[in-house]
Amino acid sequence: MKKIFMLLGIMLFVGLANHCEASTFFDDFNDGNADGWSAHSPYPGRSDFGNWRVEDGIVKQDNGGDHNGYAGITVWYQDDKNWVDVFYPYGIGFRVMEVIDGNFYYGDYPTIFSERKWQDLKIDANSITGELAIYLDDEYIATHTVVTPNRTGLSGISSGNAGGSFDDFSLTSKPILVGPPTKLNQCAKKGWKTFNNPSFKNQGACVSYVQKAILKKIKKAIKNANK
Ligand SMILES: [Ca+2]
Ligand SMILES: [Ca+2]
Repeated sequence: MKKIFMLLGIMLFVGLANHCEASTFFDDFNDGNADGWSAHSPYPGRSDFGNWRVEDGIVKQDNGGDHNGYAGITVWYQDDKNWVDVFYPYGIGFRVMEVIDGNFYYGDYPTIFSERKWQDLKIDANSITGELAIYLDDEYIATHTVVTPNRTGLSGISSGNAGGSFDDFSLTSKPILVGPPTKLNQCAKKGWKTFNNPSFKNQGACVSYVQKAILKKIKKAIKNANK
């Protein structure tokens, strides 16, 4: 297999304001350029970057290879030795590819692919659990759990071999839950302000929340000990 595969990655935090709030980055490329995007060659040691360009409001890549082309969504890209990507169509349908320190790991999920036409790809990624839920034209396909501990990085689109066309890229960050606090010192030194699950109106409210939680734990332990 000739490994030609390119990424057009975009910084995950572009357009994303506060990590505690939901926010979305969107590009329809209708202004005719790919400003803000960057190209990356993910295969260790390769330095070719494909033939990426914006034409008629669409991003295209058509560098040839030795077998059928595939498109993909790059979930997290840190460098050419550490990334996670979801390819389609690839093998029996979808292939989730993980590269960890230059070593390749993957999982395959069957899908029927019949013709080249515009389709919607969606990945719902959870960086805490490592779960990637895959959707094709709004239909749920499968959930793959990654093994890599590297669950941050650039997100974007990718194409290999016969190439692909892309449009309407959207990256949405859901609110990240912080809390609840479990220790009293987490409320101190303005620590109470960092929580949003739940949020507190002052340090006293945070302290009282933790005290109640600790008390509940102690009562439960005593109850269990008396059984
Ligand atoms: Ca643009
Ligand atoms: Ca467009």
